[in-house]
Amino acid sequence: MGSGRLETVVGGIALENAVYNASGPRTGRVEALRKIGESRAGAVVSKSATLVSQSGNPFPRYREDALGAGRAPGSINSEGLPNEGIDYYLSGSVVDAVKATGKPYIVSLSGLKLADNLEMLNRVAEVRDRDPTRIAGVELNLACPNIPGKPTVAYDFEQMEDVLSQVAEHPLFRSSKSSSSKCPLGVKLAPYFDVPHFDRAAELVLRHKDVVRYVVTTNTIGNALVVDAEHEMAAIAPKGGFGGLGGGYVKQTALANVKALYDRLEGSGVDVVGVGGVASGTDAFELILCGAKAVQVGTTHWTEGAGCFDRISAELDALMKKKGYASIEQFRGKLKPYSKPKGGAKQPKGHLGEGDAARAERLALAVKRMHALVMLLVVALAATAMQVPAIQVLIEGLSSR
Ligand code: RRO
Repeated sequence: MGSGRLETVVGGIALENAVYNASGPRTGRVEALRKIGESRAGAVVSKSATLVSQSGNPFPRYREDALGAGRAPGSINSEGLPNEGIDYYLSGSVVDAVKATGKPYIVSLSGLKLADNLEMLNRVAEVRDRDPTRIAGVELNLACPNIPGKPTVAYDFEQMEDVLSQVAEHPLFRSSKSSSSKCPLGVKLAPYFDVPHFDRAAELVLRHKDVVRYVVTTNTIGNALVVDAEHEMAAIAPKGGFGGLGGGYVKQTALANVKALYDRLEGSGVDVVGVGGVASGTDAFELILCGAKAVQVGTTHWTEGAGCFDRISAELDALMKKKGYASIEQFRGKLKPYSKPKGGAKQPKGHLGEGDAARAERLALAVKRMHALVMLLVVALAATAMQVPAIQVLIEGLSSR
């Protein structure tokens, strides 16, 4: 890793790198988990597990950059929780493969009902009782939007309170042995869009802060619909085309959720992990500036593979170095309110929230356009030399564009 600039601690779990994977994309099988562990990612998070394996929703159930070229790629998915079942993610072969990479292994759970979550916790406890170092933490996903007929738990605060209070009683989180064998619990939340909802979610988490050590915010924006205009149809098959929006399209929502939860949880001992639209080191930097102790990468991992963790970490490291930050804590949560730039400096050009990749893409498009115009002028000048009226060539050239 080198500098140690990207080190962080999430819910008591020490990470060499604050950038790691989101549960979901490329997390279902041991081969993919091993690749994450072998990359620069700070941790390895499994696909959300159910008690029994399931194949998920019908295909096609994922589409990316469906909302137009020239913008940060986004995605829509309705995977429907395809996974190998909890016993697979706790099996010796999977746990050993991740352990061999030296990265903390976090198991994500998304039971179809509360009893399933409690039974899965029993099974995690069996593994941790034998050796607490094999599983670093549990991430309880309360925000999958894609199960037909099942509402998102994190939007039903009564149900969320019921789940949290029963989960919090589980011996896995209240071990009477040494405190080091107490398993850190993270809760993955849905995106919230209204201030009372930020308040309510934070209040519930704080009620269980002795057990809930961190929140992950946010899951995808559920029940979006992407339309394929050419074929006049929905872009994905399940649930009438309704699915969770991720990637660049959710970045600003993720930033706001991280900031809102950081403001309400900081000082309580409950950390915030940011996820949503991280495609560059700048995106990761922004989430940390809003209060995230670490950031997860979903859509970009899907598109680019595990190499994205090396690239994004290198970009974040370089940006921090350029700004003179030696650690995450030096700028975490230090987002300033808007003020007029000093010395009459102009607002930086570019689209708000634009990532490095999108900026480069926009620049390439501008260069291409400029090139086309120059070519047109050259042709017009040549036409003048050949005594063809230049204005006629220009008009024909422009009207054919
Ligand atoms: O598997 C999925 O369809 C899925 C899950 Br579990 C989730 O938490 N979030 C998401 O966008 N898709």
